[in-house]
Amino acid sequence: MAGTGEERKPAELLAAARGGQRRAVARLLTLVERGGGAAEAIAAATHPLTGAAHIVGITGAPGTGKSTLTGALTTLLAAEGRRPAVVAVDPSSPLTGGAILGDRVRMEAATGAGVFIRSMATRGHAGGLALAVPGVVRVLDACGFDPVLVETVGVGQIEVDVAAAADTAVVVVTPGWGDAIQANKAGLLEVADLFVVNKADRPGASDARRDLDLMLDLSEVSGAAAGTGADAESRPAIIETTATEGEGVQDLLRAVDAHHRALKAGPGLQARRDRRFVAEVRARLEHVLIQAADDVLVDVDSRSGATPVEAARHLADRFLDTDTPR
Ligand SMILES: Nc1nc2c(ncn2[C@@H]2O[C@H](COP(=O)(O)OP(=O)(O)O)[C@@H](O)[C@H]2O)c(=O)[nH]1
Ligand SMILES: [Mg+2]
Repeated sequence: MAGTGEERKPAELLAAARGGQRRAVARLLTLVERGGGAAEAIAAATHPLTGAAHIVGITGAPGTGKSTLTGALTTLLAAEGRRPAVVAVDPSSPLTGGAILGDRVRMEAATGAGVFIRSMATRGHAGGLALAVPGVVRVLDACGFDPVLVETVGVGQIEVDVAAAADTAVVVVTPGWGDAIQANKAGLLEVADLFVVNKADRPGASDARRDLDLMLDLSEVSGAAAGTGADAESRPAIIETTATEGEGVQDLLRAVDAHHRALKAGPGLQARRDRRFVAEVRARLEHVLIQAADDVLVDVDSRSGATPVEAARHLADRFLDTDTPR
């Protein structure tokens, strides 16, 4: 049926979404998540319209309070007249959706305040999370949302990568349970621009802060030695919050904004965006190559006498620089 939301072309949808129609935004995001031709058309149309939004990653172990914190932060942002959006990357299966419902409850106030919230399951995207999240963020950026908060569970490499792709990466830990040490092991220490010790209403918040401080001292030495401090603007601040009470959330917002300002004042913001672009191209390239590999694998014959390495080389020659003799 012409004229219904379902039938509208990407360009029309984008115009409606940019005009403030939230259903059009949601529809665009669904198309982007699905991948394929429509997703490519949307990517092409939104790409030139991006770059205004501050992209903030919120990551940490499950249960540290990321969703509660994100809800409190965006409620505050909305109250300041800003237009925040949330991408909650959810570890639950798309079939159960249990955690998505839980997040809806935790972000109820934010939803009421007009914050745009999108939950994404970790599975079921064409090309995986590494491709789906940047496309979704791009749409939100192009639709005028700012900042865009991306909540991910910082346990797997992809989730850490998604968080690291933000302009400002916030790592959330809680008192006790050696959370800070876990975060370090998961590789979150290197990507953090800001630390939050949430659940500061519980005992041990200052111990967690001390753990983080100690690990930062150690990593600063090794980081400098490895030459990785290229755009390390400054030592990450550590903010204590009680997300359920909204305590410290204002401080966190100030720290997030301050980090953004510092990035913008130097080469940091562009450097991060360049890095994000390369990471996305890499993920896209991997996707294309894996598909190409699957296509040619049908020709593999285990009885041909070739070793697996030889067979792989032979097949690779079909789609990689075939003029070069090996
Ligand atoms: N005591 C306390 N509980 C909190 C705080 N922040 C979140 N929680 C609770 O911790 C649980 C997990 O929170 P959630 O936001 O879903 O964590 P996520 O898995 O990191 O997104 C929920 O029951 C929250 O109500 C806090 O500051 N103090
Ligand atoms: Mg959550």
